[in-house]
Amino acid sequence: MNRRHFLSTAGSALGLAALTPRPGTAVGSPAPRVLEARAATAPLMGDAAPPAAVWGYDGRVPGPVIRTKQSEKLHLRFENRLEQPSTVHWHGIRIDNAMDGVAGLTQAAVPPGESFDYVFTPPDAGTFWYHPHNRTWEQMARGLYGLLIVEESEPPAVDRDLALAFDDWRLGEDGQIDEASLGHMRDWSHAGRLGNWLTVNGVSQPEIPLRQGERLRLRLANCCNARVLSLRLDGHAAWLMALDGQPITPYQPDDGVITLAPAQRADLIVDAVLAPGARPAILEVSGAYALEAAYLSYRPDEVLREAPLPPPAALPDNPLPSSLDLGGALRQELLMEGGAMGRMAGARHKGQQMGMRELVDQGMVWAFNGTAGMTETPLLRVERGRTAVIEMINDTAWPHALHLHGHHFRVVERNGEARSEEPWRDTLLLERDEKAGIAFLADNPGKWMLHCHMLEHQAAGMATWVEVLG
Ligand SMILES: [Cu+2]
Repeated sequence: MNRRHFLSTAGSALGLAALTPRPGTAVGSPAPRVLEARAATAPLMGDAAPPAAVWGYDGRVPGPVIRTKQSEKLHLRFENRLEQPSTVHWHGIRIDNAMDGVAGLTQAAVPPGESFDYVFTPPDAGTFWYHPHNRTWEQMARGLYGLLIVEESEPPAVDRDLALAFDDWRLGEDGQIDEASLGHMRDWSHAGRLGNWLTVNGVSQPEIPLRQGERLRLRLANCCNARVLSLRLDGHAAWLMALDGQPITPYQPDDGVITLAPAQRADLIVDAVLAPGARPAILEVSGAYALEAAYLSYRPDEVLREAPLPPPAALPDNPLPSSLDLGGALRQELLMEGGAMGRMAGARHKGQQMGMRELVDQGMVWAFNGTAGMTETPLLRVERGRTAVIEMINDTAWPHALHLHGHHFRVVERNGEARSEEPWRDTLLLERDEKAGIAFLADNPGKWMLHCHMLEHQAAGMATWVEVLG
């Protein structure tokens, strides 16, 4: 299959019902909500091919949208009906460490046929997501991910709130997931596993119906293994409201492009200002030419309101620290090396110094501070309540998407220049040869992973951890 196929213009219908919360996904009752990972099929190519064999939460791709409320306890019972051990990680939630779902660091992986109860109270409202943290590169490529929406106690006034999970699949001509290429070192040492088939909520080029005058909240999530997405909504000036779940001062990006690295999210507010019958696209514009990822289909004969609405007010703040003590911060460098066209000659792995050939034999091609893969000791240990600054240096020929668990951080330096007022994030896109200092208040005790969210890079060495001492 070639790139043209990825850019196919075959449309599919997606009913409104599929985009709105389904009955039964609400949580809050004392009985746990069961989330079952299992094999299933999904019509990823629509009518063009038989349904693809996938792994999905509750047998769906994406998994069910889990909606809950800020500061309300959530109780989810993960049941593993896969052939592999798995866990669930609640990405971006500043969670109790024991609930973070990282196999080998915060819990043992859940064996097939067994279950694990995740109980936590999300401190922040916003758009989050969940996925496995064991063989993530394979389990996510097969379809295990879903969105976790934490509603504000007073949500902004919108007519509809739609969650859109973007994913690129690598499919063969038969419409099935290309399994033979799972684990290929060529992907692992280059950009990661890039797909050839883009879906939004598991559907290729869905039609999202809307009425003129509607105000929509769109929650965009990049659920790709490795692809950086650049999204633009044709014909509309969208308000960017939040990044990685955390509110920002709303603004309309000049070029309208929202770039999302793997795992990043953006909340938008969009006013449907076009005429009835219009059919603008949500475009993916990172490639040589734009791809229609989805369509907004204006109903031909329905108008909700005529007059334009005033600009939206900012979302309510989450309880993040009001200041970061950069002067008194613990500082730690993180040198990122390796990959194709890199300069790395070798690295430590499993306690031994290895040359590149030996590393490749171990499935390792990337390193942090000269070590490939997880270590017994953390990158840094920081006392609770102290600010930490990690100075990241991307000395590779590739972009990376660095994700810190359990905390949100701000970029405070970029390429040698001090920055202020950068948004809170949980995942940072760092381009080749770029440097960035990230600062966070170490207020959440435990063992927290810091890794590249291009999942093949993570699996091939770009993984470490930070310990916040209780
Ligand atoms: Cu990476």
